[in-house]
Amino acid sequence: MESEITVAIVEEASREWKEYSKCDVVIVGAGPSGLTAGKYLAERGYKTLIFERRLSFGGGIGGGGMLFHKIVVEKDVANILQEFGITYTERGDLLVCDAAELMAKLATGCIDAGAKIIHGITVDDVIFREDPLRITGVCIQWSAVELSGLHVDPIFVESRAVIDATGHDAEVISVATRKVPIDLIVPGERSAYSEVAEKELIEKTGMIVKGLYATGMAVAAVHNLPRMGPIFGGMLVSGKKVAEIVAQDLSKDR
Ligand code: 48H
Repeated sequence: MESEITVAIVEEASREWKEYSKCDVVIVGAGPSGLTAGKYLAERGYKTLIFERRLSFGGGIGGGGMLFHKIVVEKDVANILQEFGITYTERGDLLVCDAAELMAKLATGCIDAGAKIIHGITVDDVIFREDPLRITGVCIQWSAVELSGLHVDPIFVESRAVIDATGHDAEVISVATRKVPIDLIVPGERSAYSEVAEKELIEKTGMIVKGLYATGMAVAAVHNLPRMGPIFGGMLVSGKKVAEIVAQDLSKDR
């Protein structure tokens, strides 16, 4: 019996690792922007894989606003909440969601649309090609190995698009700007200025270099935009927008 448990786990996981060693889209980070992007890409039929460093979903959602278990979004984001089946209460121009429900339903919506999420994996580098310069995938490592400090080489996943949804540190774009000849530095975000921050972040969501895209707070880090605090509408709209941009670019290359 015990050996059957082991074989079932190893064979099923290996089958999927083989299947997903080449995808249409790799999304790095299962926070609000990454999960939203995942749903809208997967439901368009793109083979979408999300790597999440932690063993949980939702990124910064779980912490709510200073651990109060509520998240606010703007009224005009109601359509995205409804598409995920997330409930909310109205307070003037704001909608208030339960943090646990938001995390759970963003993840469920993403998985039900057909995206694959794998936890406990850290993306620590990208794959690139020149002439023309493009990003063609990621280098991945078990987060447990990363934490241990052991010298273990990563393995690769190739993809037609990589989306950096890693939040405040824009980890994937940061490593790419250090190690790939991209003419860009990542200055980081600025202090809080909520109404400007969300608008600019949505505007600047998109491609960094061919094959590499930014969504969510990674956009603020790359473009030196102000932060907005625990209002998450911009993350959802940015996730949906990056999915539309990536889908459009991939459909041209088909
Ligand atoms: C694998 C990784 C890696 C890696 C990180 O931080 P997130 O919630 O990111 P967003 O941009 O979707 O949402 C930001 C929001 O949560 C927030 O912080 C806001 C609105 N702040 C405003 C303010 O003023 O403070 O999620 C990112 C996810 C996390 O789950 C990380 O564990 C994961 O990405 N991650 N996964 N490989 N290299 N880096």
